[in-house]
Amino acid sequence: MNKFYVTTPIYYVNSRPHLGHLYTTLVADTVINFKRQRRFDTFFLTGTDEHGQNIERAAEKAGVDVKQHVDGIVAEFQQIFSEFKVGFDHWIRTTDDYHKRGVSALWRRVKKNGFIYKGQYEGWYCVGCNGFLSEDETIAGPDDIPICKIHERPLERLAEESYFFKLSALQQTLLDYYESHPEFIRPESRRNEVMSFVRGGLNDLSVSRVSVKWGIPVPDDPAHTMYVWFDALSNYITAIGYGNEDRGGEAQFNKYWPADLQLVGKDILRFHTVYWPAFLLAAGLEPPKTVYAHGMWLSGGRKMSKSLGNVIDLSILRRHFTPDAIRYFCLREMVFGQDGDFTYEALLDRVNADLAGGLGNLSSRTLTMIQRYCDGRIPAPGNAGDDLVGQADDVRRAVAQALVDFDREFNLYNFSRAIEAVWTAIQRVDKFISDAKPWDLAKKPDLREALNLVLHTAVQALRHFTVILAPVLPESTQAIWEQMGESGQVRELPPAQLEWGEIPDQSIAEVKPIFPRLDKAKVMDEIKQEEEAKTAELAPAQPVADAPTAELPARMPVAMVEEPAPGIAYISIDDFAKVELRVGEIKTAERVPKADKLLCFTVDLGEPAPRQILAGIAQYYEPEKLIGRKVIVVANLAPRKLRGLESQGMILAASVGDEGRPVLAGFLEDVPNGVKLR
Ligand code: ME8
Repeated sequence: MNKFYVTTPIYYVNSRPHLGHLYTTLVADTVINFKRQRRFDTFFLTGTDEHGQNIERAAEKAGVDVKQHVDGIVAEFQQIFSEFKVGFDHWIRTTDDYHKRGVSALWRRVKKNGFIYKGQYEGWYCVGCNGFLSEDETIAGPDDIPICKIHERPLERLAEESYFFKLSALQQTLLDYYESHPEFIRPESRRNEVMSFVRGGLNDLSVSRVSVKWGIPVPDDPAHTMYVWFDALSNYITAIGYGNEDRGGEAQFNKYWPADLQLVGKDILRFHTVYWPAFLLAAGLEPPKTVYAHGMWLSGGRKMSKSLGNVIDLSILRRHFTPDAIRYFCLREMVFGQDGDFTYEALLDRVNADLAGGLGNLSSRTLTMIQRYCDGRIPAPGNAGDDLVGQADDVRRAVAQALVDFDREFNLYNFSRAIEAVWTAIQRVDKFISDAKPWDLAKKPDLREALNLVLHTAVQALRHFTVILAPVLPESTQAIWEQMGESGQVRELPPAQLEWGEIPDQSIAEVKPIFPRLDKAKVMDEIKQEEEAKTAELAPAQPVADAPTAELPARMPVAMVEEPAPGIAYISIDDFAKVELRVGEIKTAERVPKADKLLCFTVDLGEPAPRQILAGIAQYYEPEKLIGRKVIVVANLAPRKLRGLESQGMILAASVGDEGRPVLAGFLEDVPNGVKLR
């Protein structure tokens, strides 16, 4: 029997699960459903990454013991995944004893093979990333302290004794490996990105910390704890018995390793496609067959992430949508590998158009007509005229083609296209029914054969769709399956065993709606209210004001406020629209002679010529480090002269602390020059 081993990243327990985590896990679960249905011996691993300074600090902040803190979050992850019907085989926790033994065994082996040595490390460390960052992962910050691009916080300078992994020695080995294993990094764009990064040269990697206590001690040198990524990445092998007997030892390891598919977000691509294969090759082990780096769900145009506070709340999502609807949306809406913007509107549209209007409608109209016109028994195909027989045959072929297309695209991890192929066939069947008008045929006894052929064809198609879509819509396809009068689990029936024409004369069960249509306006209203209540709950307590403002609801849109609240000088939306804010890119930056505070920039606003703009930030920023930086510019401010130089706009910055330290406003994503902010 072929085996298939799938993993997700193990999630940090420094905050609560969100849609991003659920996404990777639902994709993994759907792939497992697909493979299991095709009789693979499957193994699905997920879990939690529980060590590191970040987690230690989060527990400190919450005022609880670290283990107690992580136990609570792990339980929450598990609860969420079980509500969304995720069927993992094993949940690994990096605090599990067997994992610690397994990682220590890997460390010893890599060291014995000459890839680990002791040295001194100094660098810029981001607590959010749990790692030292290279220059291209940071942006210039005040006082020459770089800022992490992802977490937007200043880095810490760390210097300490450290063990190093000889990554530099593996540069060519890795490049050869990528060359000879084109399937190792998917999609292709990521493969190119990683290859050019590795071609640029690799530095040795610091793989231990003396400053971090919450971690796995280095074998024979317990003053050091292992670098969290060495610890975390190893989970994929310790969970299947590497270096420990608890998880099945060598036999289990040899059975499932190398993993067939390691799903990760593109945020952790480098760890999985450079460090991870390097650790494995250094230990004499095979890298996984494929690491697939998917895109990010964005929210409001930015990566959804706990540190940016723009995550989609899973409890709100769960309250309004079924697990199947969310799984379907995740796989259908996001082109796998690319980023996608999450909106509730798009989710509602998919539920109503594709599920209620597409599959749901086909199922209910077909089964209701069988109930009504055939006493609830599935008719044998009637001996109708050539024309109708020809059309029914076309439908059968379209369904067979959908089956082939679905499998091909799914095996390439093109989930959206795979699903689209089925929906094209659903539309084909719908059209066949609408054209044949069985409701008219039912009125004439001499057209009984034609009616039987139409309903027989429709129910055969529905049966095929139910089997094909079982991995993607596990609960709803089972419900349709049972309404068709079938028994057993549809997800266990391999599509290759489907035969067209099975089940005539079978009685169907009671017909109930599978995907009720949602009232978009009403649901959107409820979601908005819930989100506002949540924000108000999380907002820090307001200081008591002199004048009564308490009647104002939390986050009332400014435009709705008719009477200005005391103390706030409200402006109307029209006033705001008068300010033209645009994205600019700093092209040149120089100090202004005899002006301590001023810098003079040329800024590209996407106009034919760049503008000259002056800003009083010279005491906080090195001009040369700002070149290439994207900034926000007030583009319609009347020009004015400063020290004899004309300033043709204003660059926006936050004013921090009593001294008003400027911190330039900017973007995490790349934005074209000249784009308007609103
Ligand atoms: O990085 N869109 O854990 P993590 C899509 N512990 N997927 C997203 C997402 C988004 N906006 N946000 C998160 C870690 N994810 C490490 C991994 S593995 C040995 C160690 C998903 O909790 C995506 O899979 O930050 C991403 O790679 C992962 O969650 C990061 O989870």
